[in-house]
Amino acid sequence: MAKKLFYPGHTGCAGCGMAIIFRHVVETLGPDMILVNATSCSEIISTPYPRTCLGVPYIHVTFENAASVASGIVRALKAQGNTHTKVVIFAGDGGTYDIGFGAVSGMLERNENVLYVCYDNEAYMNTGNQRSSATPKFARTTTSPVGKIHPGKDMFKKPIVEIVAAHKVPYVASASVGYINDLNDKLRKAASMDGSKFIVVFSPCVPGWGEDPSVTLDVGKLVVETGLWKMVEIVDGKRTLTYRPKERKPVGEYFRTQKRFKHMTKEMIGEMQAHVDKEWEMEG
Ligand SMILES: Cc1ncc(C[n+]2csc(CCOP(=O)(O)OP(=O)(O)O)c2C)c(N)n1
Ligand SMILES: [Mg+2]
Repeated sequence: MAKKLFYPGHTGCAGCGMAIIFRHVVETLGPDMILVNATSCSEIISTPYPRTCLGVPYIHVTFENAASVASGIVRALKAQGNTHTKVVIFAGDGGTYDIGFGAVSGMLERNENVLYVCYDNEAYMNTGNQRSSATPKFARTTTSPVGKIHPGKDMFKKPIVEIVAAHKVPYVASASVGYINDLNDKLRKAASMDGSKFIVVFSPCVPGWGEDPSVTLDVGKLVVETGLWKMVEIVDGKRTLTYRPKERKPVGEYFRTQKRFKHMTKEMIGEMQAHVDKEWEMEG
């Protein structure tokens, strides 16, 4: 990483996955950047007015329009003849998979010269843990409660990597806080390319997931080792797995680390194992 651009004293929870990712995004890509930050935990913890933990130019935008604002900044820099400053978005899954998705899709369709980083903590966390389309099946949130009728969330997670890749942008990748060197490699590679780049990063949330603050990095590894989170890269349409677990661990090991999955029965775990096994059949 380059020089210090993300300072101590932010208000993130102990063990927050996003704060680790945020620091690496800013310090790996900065300082010649303009950071566009959608409303989310990342904005709340980094910029409680009048303080900030960020050492780069920053604009906080509404939940739904980060991709539109970033597009405007790209145009303004172009009008100024500035060909070096990177425009980087940092946004949550709610702002990306759901509410800001129209703007994201428009940005990708125009192939704007923006690097979009989505940290995926699998729910709307800063408003108290409501489910998003990134929430995995069976996870308990306040709006996918566990009861007699519903076993937590009923649906699978939205396949955002494939959806973004369908826009045929130059670079799409997934990463995890558990593999930080891989994330930094992907950030550097994406930043060296023109056009729209998109990286989604697995980001454990201590209070929302009911995990111990000490296990964030372990959970970020386990989700990959069980095969629940694939680490991929799609460069100019060519897809590669950037990490393949030697032997996939049983998914139950991952579910056991978090209270949001505490209610899962053997059958539910079996269903998820079958789902993951099927997902991996295509990898050969
Ligand atoms: C249109 C709109 N709806 C709802 C809100 C309230 N709101 C602010 S942040 C947020 C959740 C953000 O979720 P996500 O993008 O996943 O980031 P996280 O909080 O999980 O870090 C919500 C619902 C809002 N600001 N604007
Ligand atoms: Mg979220």
